[in-house]
Amino acid sequence: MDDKLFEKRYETYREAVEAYLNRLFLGDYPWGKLHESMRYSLLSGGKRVRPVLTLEVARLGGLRNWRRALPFACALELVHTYSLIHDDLPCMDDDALRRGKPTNHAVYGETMATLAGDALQAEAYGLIANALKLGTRAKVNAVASLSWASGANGMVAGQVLDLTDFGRDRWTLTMLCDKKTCFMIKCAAELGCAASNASSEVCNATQTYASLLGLAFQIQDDLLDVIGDEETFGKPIGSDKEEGKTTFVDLLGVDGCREEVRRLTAEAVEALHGVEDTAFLERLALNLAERTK
Ligand code: GRG
Repeated sequence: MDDKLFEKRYETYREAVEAYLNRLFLGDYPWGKLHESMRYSLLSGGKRVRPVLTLEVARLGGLRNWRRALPFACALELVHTYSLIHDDLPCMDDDALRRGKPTNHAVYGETMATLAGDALQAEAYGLIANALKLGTRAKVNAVASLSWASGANGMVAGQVLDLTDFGRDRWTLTMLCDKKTCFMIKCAAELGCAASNASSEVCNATQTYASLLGLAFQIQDDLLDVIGDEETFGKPIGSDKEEGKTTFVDLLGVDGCREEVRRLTAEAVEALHGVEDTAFLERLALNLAERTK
């Protein structure tokens, strides 16, 4: 797939996600700035990789009108946004910048930021339950997948490993990244499969692809924290070191990380073998391996 075609499809998905998210939490309620703070982080220029993946997998899985999967795709983005708001809090990573802008608590205060994250997480399940064009089985599968990926043995467990002293050999670091990053990216593929009632071939291939993509994505993130450009990356460079975190760069070195990202990306693409029409996913993996933000 050439650059133009890839970018056009990515933009079509991204714009549909932005439009859907932009319609949320607009009511005029007397709870202070809760809705405003939720929208602040939700609409602050994320790459939307996870919802784009859900929509493309839904299309591949046979959902001819992929827009029907938007509530699932956006539910995942709500949970992702909650995790970023909480991750930036003073009791966690204590970051002042996210996507080049002041973090949620820097603008709205810690209490409101915590509550905005809580509300986004709860509302995500509401989006799934109320998805008009999808059936009960798809919704139950989506709820199970999202709660598993983000819950006590998933993303939150990854965050516990990240913020407490569990040691950082390669095994522990891989488990940490698996839970903190890969589970949510794999969940993106699972939600696309749930929305489209995809065949087992499509489910297996896209979910293996997404897990490998997730690990490559995290290693690239670790690399960017060392060799990235602050303005493009949207947060300070060197924050992992400052926080005393051992990352893949410490274990593998810069060149070793680059090689590992290449290897995992090639494996992710290989996992799609046997499924038709995967050019967009192949291109997505290659582009993410070279991302600078
Ligand atoms: C607070 C329970 C809890 C979990 C936080 C997501 C997370 C766990 C921490 C954020 C820090 C981090 C490096 C996470 C790894 C996953 C990752 C690279 C997230 C950033 O995702 P992008 O690059 O973000 O897709 P955008 O800004 O594009 O949405």
